[in-house]
Amino acid sequence: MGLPDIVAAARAGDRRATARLLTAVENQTNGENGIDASEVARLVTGGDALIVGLTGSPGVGKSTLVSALIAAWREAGLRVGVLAVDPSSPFSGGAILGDRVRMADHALDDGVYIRSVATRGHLGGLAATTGAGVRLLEGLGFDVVVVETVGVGQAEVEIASLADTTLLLLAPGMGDGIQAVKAGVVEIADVYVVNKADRPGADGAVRDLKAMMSLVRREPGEWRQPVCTTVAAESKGIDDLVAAIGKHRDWLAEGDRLALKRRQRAAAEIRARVDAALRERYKVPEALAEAVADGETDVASAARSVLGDTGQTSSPSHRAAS
Ligand SMILES: Nc1nc2c(ncn2[C@@H]2O[C@H](COP(=O)(O)OP(=O)(O)OP(=O)(O)O)[C@@H](O)[C@H]2O)c(=O)[nH]1
Ligand SMILES: [Mg+2]
Repeated sequence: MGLPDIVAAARAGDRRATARLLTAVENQTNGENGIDASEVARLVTGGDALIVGLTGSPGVGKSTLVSALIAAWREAGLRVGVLAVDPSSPFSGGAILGDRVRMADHALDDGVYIRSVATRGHLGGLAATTGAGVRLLEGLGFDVVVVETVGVGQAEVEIASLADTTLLLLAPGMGDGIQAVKAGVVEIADVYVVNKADRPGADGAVRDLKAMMSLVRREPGEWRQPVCTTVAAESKGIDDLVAAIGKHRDWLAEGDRLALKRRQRAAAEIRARVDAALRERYKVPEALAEAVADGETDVASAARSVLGDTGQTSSPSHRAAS
């Protein structure tokens, strides 16, 4: 099978074909396994997917919620692709065991594609690997692409840079609200979801979130993050959440907000690749690190020597740019 055949099969819903293409773009293959990643990127372009980022603490119910959302979107006739990102694992390709069980409902549906993505050790990290995957699924004709990631460290900020609409999932009794505020995650979310509303404390969590948001000043026309309540395990509150996501999309579609978002997303992806390429090109020699540690030279001089810049030849404009 040539590449155009694989692409055609993937567009028609062939899971194995989709998996092969994803592996190629995630690993930036250069013709290994018969697939060249940049050729895939040239062949599979365009599309107009709704890209939803979903983040939250471990165990808050992200995968359960995604499964419920898939059912709602499928009901509306939409094709759904899911990338479950595990920022800590170097393994990829299969689904994480728990997710496989939870998403088993959709395993036989050709309109759904679910995959876990490992980003550790990949060139360019999460943004480059996941960005390439999102772009591919969108180009293959998926109407909705969901990126699920555990809310740790930098991961959720990077996810938000790739998504049109970012959902922050919280659960009562996890101290999540306060943690989210501390971590600054609150600022990147477009829609808050208090899941496990069947548990005590859900009303309090919703109240706290709303109170917190009433303190944020907004210009007229600016997006006001809604707070949705769900019981993902029982598919409750899903319609309201789908509606809230749709509202945010409509808001984005006004003026040039969506176009701007897409440009920012492209910039984030390019930046990730450039950063990775620079790290590859400018390796820090062991001996140089030793020299700095031993006080034989200073950090700034060492950095200049890695960059091949002795400091004597640099022009004023060069200095101003750095
Ligand atoms: N009571 C209750 N339990 C829920 C609800 N939603 C999910 N759960 C349970 O919470 C547990 C964790 O759910 P997951 O969907 O795996 O959570 P996750 O956020 O994807 O977890 P990680 O991928 O490990 O970060 C499971 O046992 C679910 O059955 C809910 O609305 N109410
Ligand atoms: Mg999960």
